[in-house]
Amino acid sequence: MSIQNEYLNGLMERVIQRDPGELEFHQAVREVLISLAPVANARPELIKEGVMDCLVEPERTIKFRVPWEDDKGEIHVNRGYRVQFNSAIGPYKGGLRFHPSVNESIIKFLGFEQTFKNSLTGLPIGGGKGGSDFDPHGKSDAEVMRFCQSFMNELFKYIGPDTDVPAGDIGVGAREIGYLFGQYKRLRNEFTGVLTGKGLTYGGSLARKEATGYGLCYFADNMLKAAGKSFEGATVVISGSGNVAIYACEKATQLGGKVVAMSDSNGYIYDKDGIDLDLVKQLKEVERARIKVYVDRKPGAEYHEGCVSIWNIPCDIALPCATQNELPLEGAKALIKNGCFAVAEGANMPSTPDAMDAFQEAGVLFAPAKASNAGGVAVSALEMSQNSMRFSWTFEEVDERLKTIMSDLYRNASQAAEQYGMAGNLVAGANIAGFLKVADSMLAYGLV
Ligand code: NDP
Ligand code: 2IT
Repeated sequence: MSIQNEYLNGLMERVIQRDPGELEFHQAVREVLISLAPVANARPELIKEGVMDCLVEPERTIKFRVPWEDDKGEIHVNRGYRVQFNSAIGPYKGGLRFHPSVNESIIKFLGFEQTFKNSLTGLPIGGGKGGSDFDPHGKSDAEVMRFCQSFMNELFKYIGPDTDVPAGDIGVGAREIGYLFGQYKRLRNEFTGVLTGKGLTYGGSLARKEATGYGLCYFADNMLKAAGKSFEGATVVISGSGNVAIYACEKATQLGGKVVAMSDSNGYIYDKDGIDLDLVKQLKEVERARIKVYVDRKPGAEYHEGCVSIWNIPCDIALPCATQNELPLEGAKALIKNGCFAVAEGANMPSTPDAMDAFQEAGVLFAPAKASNAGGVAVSALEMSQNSMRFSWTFEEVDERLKTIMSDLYRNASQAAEQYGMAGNLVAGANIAGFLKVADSMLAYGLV
């Protein structure tokens, strides 16, 4: 697909020329500019006033050295990042990712997408993302602690409860957030909601752990119901077995679906009887084991090396919940061939652009990440509210708010798509609805 606006086409070229190696960032920007072309055509002031040019350039990028000592006394040096992308509608907000693949392009694409996603939640949060090429796999708790403390020794200068509020993402869960928050508190001598995803004993919100996976299924449920379908009796395939995948599996099962496969970066498990989620939680949340251990403890289940062939398993609903570009065209073709009728993205940008096109051409219901995985950051914003009030809501109260946020979000994205002549296209609808609130705020501030 091409960008149907001459100026935005040129802008895309400039984005590529400015940072030629940042392929993930180009991919994310191109998808958004394709969706925004009809808006820019209808509202030329957005180009004239510089909104579009500012939109694709982070307000600030922080890049730093993170030295740390392993248990043997050897020194390692990793790279840390925080991209503060857009603060038009609130403090920068977005996760931290610790994974060896992390580089500036990946953090920029995530920060860019976060800006639209956060706007879609309807809550006052801007977009940011950070992380490091540090790999927590196989490290001791003490090593992870020293790394997190060193990371925060630099990051604390740039964040704050009204400035920038990080959270978790791949490789950053409750343990890492605990070490990061502890170090921030030591350095600043203050106890504020500067991070979300905190433990429940020190300011975390009930239902934050579940929020992304649950929110994904709430969004998918809205999309399915509008098409006269549901999770009830559906076979579901979920990639990943981390925070998002586990709670997507829990909610999809509660809504009547049968999840038959999950994965990690080495391979996937297939359990025709339905995934035993207690076992997955024990392996992943307690033992930090590989997913293949599942088959040692669950007779009859199969393990297959490699990730991409998980999409060859026949299913009705696919929920990619691992990482970017994990669902390529060949995976999309296999899903379509096997009669899959809905795909809802739990990970950020998991489908490649050609896979997304294939789903839409085949009439598969498609929920794009910015909309369907927004439940996590939405509950993060609710955690910020509770921290500011020095009060906490019950699990049920937070879960109810999450449900409302996800159904409002579905409605807004569908209506925006319809308004711009692309009914049913939630990719365009989410990009447009997320953009408009940010753009109107940027226009109100004038060029600074
Ligand atoms: P976790 O670290 O808890 O889990 C990540 C899962 O994805 C693991 O099973 C991991 O396997 C797998 N994975 C990671 N990288 C790769 C890779 N390169 N190839 C194949 N598999 C991979 O992270 P989350 O569950 O938090 O995040 C999953 C996705 O959801 C990410 O895209 C994240 O950006 C997105 N997301 C997360 C939110 C949150 O609240 N946590 C909110 C919204 C989106 P392994 O252990 O082998 O690495
Ligand atoms: O991609 C995401 O939305 C997240 N990793 C969650 C961000 C947050 O601030 O809760």
